[in-house]
Amino acid sequence: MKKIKVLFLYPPEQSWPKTMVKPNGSLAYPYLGGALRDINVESYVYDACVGNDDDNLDDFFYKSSQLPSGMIRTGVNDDRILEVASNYDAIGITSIFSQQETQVLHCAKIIKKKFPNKLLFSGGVNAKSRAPIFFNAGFDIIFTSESEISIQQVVTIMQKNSCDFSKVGKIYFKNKDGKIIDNSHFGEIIMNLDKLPIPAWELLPNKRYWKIGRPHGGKGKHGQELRYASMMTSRGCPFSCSYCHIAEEVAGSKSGAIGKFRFKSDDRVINELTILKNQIGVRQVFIEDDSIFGMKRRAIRLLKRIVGFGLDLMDVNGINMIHLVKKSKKPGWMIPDEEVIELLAEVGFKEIVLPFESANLRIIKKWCSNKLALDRFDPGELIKTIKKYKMYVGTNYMLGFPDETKKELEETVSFAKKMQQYGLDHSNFYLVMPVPGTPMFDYCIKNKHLPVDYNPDRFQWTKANLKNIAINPTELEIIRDNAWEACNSKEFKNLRKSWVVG
Ligand code: B12
Ligand code: SF4
Repeated sequence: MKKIKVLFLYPPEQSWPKTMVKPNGSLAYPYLGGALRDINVESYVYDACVGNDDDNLDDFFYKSSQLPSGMIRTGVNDDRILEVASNYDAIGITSIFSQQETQVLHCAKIIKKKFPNKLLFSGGVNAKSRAPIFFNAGFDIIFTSESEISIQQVVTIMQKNSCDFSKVGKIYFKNKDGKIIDNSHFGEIIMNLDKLPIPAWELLPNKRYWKIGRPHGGKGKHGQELRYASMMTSRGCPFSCSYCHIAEEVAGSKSGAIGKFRFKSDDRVINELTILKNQIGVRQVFIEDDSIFGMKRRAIRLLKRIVGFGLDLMDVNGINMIHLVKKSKKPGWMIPDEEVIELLAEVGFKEIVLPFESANLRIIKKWCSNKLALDRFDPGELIKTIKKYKMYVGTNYMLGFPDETKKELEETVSFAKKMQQYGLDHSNFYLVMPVPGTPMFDYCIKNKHLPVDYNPDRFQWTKANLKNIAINPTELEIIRDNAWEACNSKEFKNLRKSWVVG
């Protein structure tokens, strides 16, 4: 049996000048590394944005360089990436962020040029939606779904010195004649999440991430000691918003039904938290579930077991507001569910982000899977109730939906300003940015709001990308910037500005 060593590479990050840079560090590699560990295959994670113990952060992280596109590149140089890659038989590069695609493709090109015989593979929502571009850049395999099983199968075939991947499901691959074979229609997906490998968090450059101190959501004050990690207690979501990949991850699609809400048992979650606390030395845990309250009773039961665990839990990925309210005596009217909010505080949650998205009912109905809208509850009451339990409250808004009128958009901005009076800690405004693999993206291509050859570099929440909409792009960007300036404290703005590149 041939010994196979796998490298998982996060490419350098690219950002527009005056925007923030945060290392990737998402959970694909801990899971995939865990899957390989379980079949005794060695893997290593190299984050080219932050490097490893042989790299001096001052040489590159705080000294970024400019790319031909005008964007800023943060990370080690190409020679260093090639030096690290030279030690491995296969190199995987995740592509979950469309706006980072150019760096993924760049790394693939330089690695394939220097080492044509190394196997290059990618996965993630962006890679699976843009496979032809990835193959052109030199990739040999694109994984089209959750890949804990298929990566084990691919590596097992490599151990037999073969490159015949025709029996591996949920992949596209280039066969020995250079033909792309589509195996996305078969393959096993793990529905019982307790069967997932325990994530190999130890593969991540955790100490570097903690030193840099730029976690998800941006919470954290200057000088605060951060020892954080991410985890997921569930995958999938019961909703299906038009701007989310989950809406297309259904049975029969190239990923299969991974959009379906699935969850780990309470014991499994406790086990993972124990590992994070005792083995990785973590103090703050970011729960990155798409929908932790996807099944409210289960979430409450789980949280009750976590009380007193001694970890700060942060859900910054957004708790759907419907789960923070309950029915009242008035038909159709919801009031804050104080029992749940109190429990969140008791468990150690320090932060809740409320994804209002829009103050306009038509927009919520048409684009946001008719989530909880303002005709059914009092948002001020909800914020006040959360603040009562001393939690940090942020809000998220989306501006510039494809058919949004200026009046509708202004409704959202004035609503956001009004909410400030309830003591919000921050408000984020995202310009609508349809990404490949979502119904909104398909709509925008069909209705010519996006050109077919759109540039993913532009996919940035402060950049207006859509054409033929009611508000012109420059004006839209100004409205967003002004709203962000008006709705955030000096302290929050200064912290975010200190993470800016360029
Ligand atoms: C956590 C997170 C972040 C964190 C990541 C850091 C951290 N601490 O983890 C941070 C804060 C950096 C972040 C930022 C952003 N995020 Co985010 N994020 C996520 C989130 C919630 C979880 C990612 C994760 O860990 N998933 C768990 C792993 C296990 O799943 P996975 O990555 O899909 O991996 C599996 C498969 O896809 C496949 N796979 C994936 N990669 C690879 C690679 C190889 C080699 C192989 C074989 C297989 C494989 O196998 C894996 C295991 O099963 C996802 C949503 C989601 N559910 O994934 C959004 C998501 C990735 N983010 C998204 C967005 C839009 C953003 C932002 C633009 C938000 C914003 N407005 O600022 C920025 C962009 C950042 C950038 N660098 O450009 C979108 C991306 C859509 C797109 N096409 O671009 C997502 C999909 C959310 C959504 N519903 O739309 N994010
Ligand atoms: S609620 Fe969030 S995770 Fe669920 S479909 Fe909508 S955007 Fe995606």
